[in-house]
Amino acid sequence: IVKPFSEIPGLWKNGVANLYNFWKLDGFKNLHRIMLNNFNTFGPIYREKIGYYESVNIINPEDAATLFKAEGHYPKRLKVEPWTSYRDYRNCKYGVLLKNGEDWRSNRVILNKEVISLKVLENFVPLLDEVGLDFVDRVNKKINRSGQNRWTTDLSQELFKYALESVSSVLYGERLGLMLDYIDPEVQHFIDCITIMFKTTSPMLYIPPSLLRKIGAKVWRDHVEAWDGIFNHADRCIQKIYRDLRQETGTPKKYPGVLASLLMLDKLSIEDIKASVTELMAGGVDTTSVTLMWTLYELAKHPNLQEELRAEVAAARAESQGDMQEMLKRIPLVKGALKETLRLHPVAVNLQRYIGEDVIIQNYHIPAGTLVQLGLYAMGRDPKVFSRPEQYRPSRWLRTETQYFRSLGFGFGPRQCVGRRIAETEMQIFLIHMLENFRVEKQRHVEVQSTFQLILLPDKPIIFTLKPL
Ligand code: HEM
Ligand code: 2DC
Repeated sequence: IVKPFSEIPGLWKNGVANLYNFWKLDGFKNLHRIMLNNFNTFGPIYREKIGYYESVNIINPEDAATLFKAEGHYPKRLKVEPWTSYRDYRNCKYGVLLKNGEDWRSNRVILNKEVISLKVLENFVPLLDEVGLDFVDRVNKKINRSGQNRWTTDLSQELFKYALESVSSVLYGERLGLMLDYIDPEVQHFIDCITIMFKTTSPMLYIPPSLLRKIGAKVWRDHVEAWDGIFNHADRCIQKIYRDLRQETGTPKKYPGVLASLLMLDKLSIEDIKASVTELMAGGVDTTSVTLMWTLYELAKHPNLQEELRAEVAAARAESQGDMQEMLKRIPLVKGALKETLRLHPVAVNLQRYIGEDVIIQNYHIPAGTLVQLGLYAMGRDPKVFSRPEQYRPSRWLRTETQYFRSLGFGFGPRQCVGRRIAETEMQIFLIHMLENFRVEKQRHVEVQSTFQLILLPDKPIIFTLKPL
């Protein structure tokens, strides 16, 4: 017999008291660990209310399947109010990230063709490959300058620049030149603003931004300032392409980039294009760079695995005679490594949907409209879902038959990450070039944990040593 919604275990009766306890546990930074604890306490389903944030949380792949079957034609994620509030406040349009309903679907369908369909891959690969090669050059220069035949450094700034250069090159069809020694302070400011924007979002998930705005809270002011920096810089990049396109100087390029393609297609309003391109630019920096950072960390911890991956890449290079697109089809273990990184260190701690219809999960009735969250971080570390979950083992992804609703780092279905193809290609190409050129090491005995700043980040800088092979 199906049990009612009100009997789901958990703490959901007093949002204010729960927010207070959450705050005492330093929950703003530990959301992922608190979720893990909650599953241990309450079992595979629990209900929760923190401040004004109400949800039902699940952890099993089978329940994830039920959730996504109930997402409807217009899948809807948690409304991230600080982000919508900023746009309302500044009178900016929402892009696909924040739109919903038919408006979302029509924009998303057009965007999909330009950023996630298989046919655009051939346009992206040469651009991303060039960025990868430039990164290798840059590391080699640093190694030579060190005079010690190695480069020891915290790579995070380098990876931010690599990620921004990569996503910009496909969006704008031209290089920004971020792999050089000189970095434009405006670009550095843009990168810093993204990090601050994420960091200031998390406390505002639980307290309405409208309230924080009324009382002039610092976190709201910092948040506005960060988005202002993001929008200003993105605007400048977009304006430049727009002007160039109207003046049409010289011979048109083979591939003009996502932005110019969208403008020429003329199916979306300029305001809609600007809104989504700004989101793509902002969404393309911290996400891939942190995933690459964690991957290098795991490879540094497991030198034998690093050699195995290197051998796979060498074989792929030989077989494809250097054709990068062919090469990308021959590196299953590298792809497994990226999945393994997202299993242990997911960018998104959870996936959520407001369900479109009533469902039954774990024998509880859940009414339509409820926010249901799949605990991605918790699932990735659950021994019932992954054997020996603490082990970083890319080969576990080689057998496809056991992957049912387990590889969800980019979300699922029509609302999944629209930047997925860019992200995956950019990260695969990065790893190929790094493995072909350098051995990656890190200081021993330094264990790094995650901290939640809307996305999961390393809690301290990771110092890597890169040595030429
Ligand atoms: C949405 C993860 C990189 C732009 C998402 C979602 C996840 C995610 C989990 C929500 C999906 C869902 O609800 O089902 C990641 C990861 C990345 C990554 C793990 C890299 C390792 C990127 C990049 C871009 C980007 C490079 C931009 C080029 C977006 C946008 C959305 C989104 C715009 C909203 C899509 C929509 O609502 O229609 N991402 N992402 N992401 N991501 Fe990513
Ligand atoms: C954070 O409880 C935890 O891809 C919350 O590139 C629920 C939640 C809702 C939306 C998620 C967010 C979490 C993590 C970061 C995500 C975001 C949707 C998109 C965003 C997953 C899980 C991200 C990083 C986008 C950001 C693009 C933006 C900068 C323009």
